[in-house]
Amino acid sequence: MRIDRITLRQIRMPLVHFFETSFGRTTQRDMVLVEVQGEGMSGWGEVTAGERPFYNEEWTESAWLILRDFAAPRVLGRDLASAEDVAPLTAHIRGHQMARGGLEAAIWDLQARLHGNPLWKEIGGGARREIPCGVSIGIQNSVEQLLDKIQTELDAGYQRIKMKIKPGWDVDVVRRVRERFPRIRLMADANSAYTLADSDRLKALDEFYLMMIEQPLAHDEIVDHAALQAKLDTPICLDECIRSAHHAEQAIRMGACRIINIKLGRVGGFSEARKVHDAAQAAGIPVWCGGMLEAGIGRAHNIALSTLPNFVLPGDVSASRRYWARDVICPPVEVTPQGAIQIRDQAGFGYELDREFLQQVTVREETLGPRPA
Ligand code: OSB
Ligand code: MG
Repeated sequence: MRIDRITLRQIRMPLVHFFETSFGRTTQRDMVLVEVQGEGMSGWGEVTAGERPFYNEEWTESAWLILRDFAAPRVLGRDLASAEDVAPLTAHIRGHQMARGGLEAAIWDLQARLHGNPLWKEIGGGARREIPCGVSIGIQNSVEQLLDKIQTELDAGYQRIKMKIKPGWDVDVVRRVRERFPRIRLMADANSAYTLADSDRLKALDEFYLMMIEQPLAHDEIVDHAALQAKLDTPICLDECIRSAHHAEQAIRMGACRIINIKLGRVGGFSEARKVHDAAQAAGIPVWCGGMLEAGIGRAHNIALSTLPNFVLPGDVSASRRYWARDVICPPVEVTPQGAIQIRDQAGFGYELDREFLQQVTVREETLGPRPA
């Protein structure tokens, strides 16, 4: 598979509703798309970095530069035996998994199209025909607004609710949610807003029998999570901490988590995501697919990933309409009244690109070819 050209595109789209986490509020997304051309076909990837380096160290601009100056030149003009070759070719770049992962995912998509396979098949998935869906609900302006939003998502069929927490929006708010919805599958995500000094506060959440608490402590702190997990009845799920299969193995060995959120971008693409998945599966740790407010391409890639066998818990992959008035794919991602997304069988990521709309939302574009010899 010879890689002839790579086009980077930055698209800008307003979110239907703001999304707020412990590290800030997002109202508009700026995403980098990667189109890889080779053997007369195109494959597509989406970089999942945010607009600011607050979830991890990456952001839109850093992803653009890493791709343009360091990652793309490693594969341009090269004849790859497999998409598996991409991760090792960019492994010398420290960090920046999301930028590298956007390129890697595009090459998996290209390979799937060249083989005439749906992406889920190409990556070794297909354990299920539909994936169970949950939603991630941000911090709201009031508890009433949060309760209303939860009701809306339950009415739409979603199978579990994740609510964002931070100091000052935690125990009392979770209590109100539990009073109103005593039986729903509920979890909380802190996005690294606490330290071990807050153990008592986090322990107080045990009484609400949450499915899990996601990433309570620092983004790079596995050791303290192990200490916290020993004190909590509630399972800890790690998100930010797990950037590789090696991290997953270390976290599992230390007892730092009982569940893992796998994000395609955060771990650098499909090859590493599969390794994280396998390491967790071997240890009896369930996984689910996290989201990064993706547009259609990233969303479709998450759906393919979620068909691997150990993705047994509902993930954060939900309908396009929760984020976008119009998505860049046709049809948009839709969720059944039972709260599931059905798997599609066309080659590649499974949806058509809405090229006219893609053009409308593009704010920057650059095509890279092989370096002259
Ligand atoms: O921690 O899972 C997270 C969004 C942006 C950054 C981090 C996170 C999230 C979400 C949203 O929870 C998931 C989604 O709906 O895409
Ligand atoms: Mg999270």
